Amino acid sequence: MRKKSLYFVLGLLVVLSMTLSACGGGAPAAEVPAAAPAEEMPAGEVQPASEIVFYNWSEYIDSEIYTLFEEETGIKVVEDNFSSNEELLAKLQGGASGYAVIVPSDYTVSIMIAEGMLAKLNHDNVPNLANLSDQFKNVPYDQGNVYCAAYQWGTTGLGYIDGEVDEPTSWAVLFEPDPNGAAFGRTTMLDDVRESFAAALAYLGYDINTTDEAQLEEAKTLLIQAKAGLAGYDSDTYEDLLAAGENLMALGWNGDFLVAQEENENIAYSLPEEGGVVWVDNMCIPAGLSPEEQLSAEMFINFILSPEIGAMLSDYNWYASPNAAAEELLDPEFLADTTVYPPAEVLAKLQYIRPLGEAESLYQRMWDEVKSAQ
Ligand code: SPD
Repeated sequence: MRKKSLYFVLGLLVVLSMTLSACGGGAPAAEVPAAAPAEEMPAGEVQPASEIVFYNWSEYIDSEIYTLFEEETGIKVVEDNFSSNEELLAKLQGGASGYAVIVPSDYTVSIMIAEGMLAKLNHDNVPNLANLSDQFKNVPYDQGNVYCAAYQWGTTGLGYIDGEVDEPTSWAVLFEPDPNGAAFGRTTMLDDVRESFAAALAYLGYDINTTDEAQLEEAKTLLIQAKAGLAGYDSDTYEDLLAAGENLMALGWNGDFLVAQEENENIAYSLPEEGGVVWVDNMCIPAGLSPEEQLSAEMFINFILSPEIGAMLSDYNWYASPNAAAEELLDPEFLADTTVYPPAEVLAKLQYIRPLGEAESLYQRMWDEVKSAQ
């Protein structure tokens, strides 16, 4: 793992500003219209909405991207955040409106498509879909990018403070907590039902997508056992708490730990040998937007998918890019970093979380029991 190369970041911004001024932005070969004053609008043609709300995970985009998008299109982006797929889903199922672009993970995209919660993308407005790597053009939960475009992908593992705790090579460090260990009481787990059960199920040697109630009971028992060693559940600030030296270990997402290395170079990341989760987050548009909002949402997705903005995103987030054209602009050292891009033998031990239908409520009930256990 390394720290970001400032030289590279500056170089990328120079390339970006040259590209934006030379060819009108990260956008498209087939240009989509910028938001225009009403008096300039051709009658009958859909014009983009002047403001959209982007509902995203926290600290998952460089706000400079909003500035560049607004300069390019005249559209202002306002950000709101969620902490888990379940929170995002519940919010939209509960009737929340006003979000133009949302960022669900793989299995949540499946659920939202099945429930009719997503709008189809008009590919004419998103020509930069062509920049995605082939594997992200045909993800199993949305073959052919009918509804969504991949945003970033990554893994779930353990961040820790090297030198204060040994590298955690097994999930045992969470589920068999050592009261005499340095990390006891200074460890956090994601406040995330499927991620937390996946870690416990992987430790038990079970499928992380099991619907077997007896196996889930065993996982629940382990999750309750883990609580003795936890400082708490946290999906938003766990990396900051490591960087500040308050905690020594956390279950979390690889890029978040890599970004936190900027603050504390002793932060390291480990994928336990029993395996775990690989995931893809995606940009999607909720069903029911006005044509104007839908167009602005598609323009924003298209902008993110441009090579320069895609590279800027990964350079800021330290997550792997699904965008082949963006990868051409990324530092070769970043592309060779096995914490960002795990080698095939490590990926082979990881699984995607899958949608489980009725069994989702079983997980949620058991998770509630874990959270309320003393
Ligand atoms: N700080 C942003 C982290 C986003 C991680 N999304 C991962 C979801 C995996 N279930």
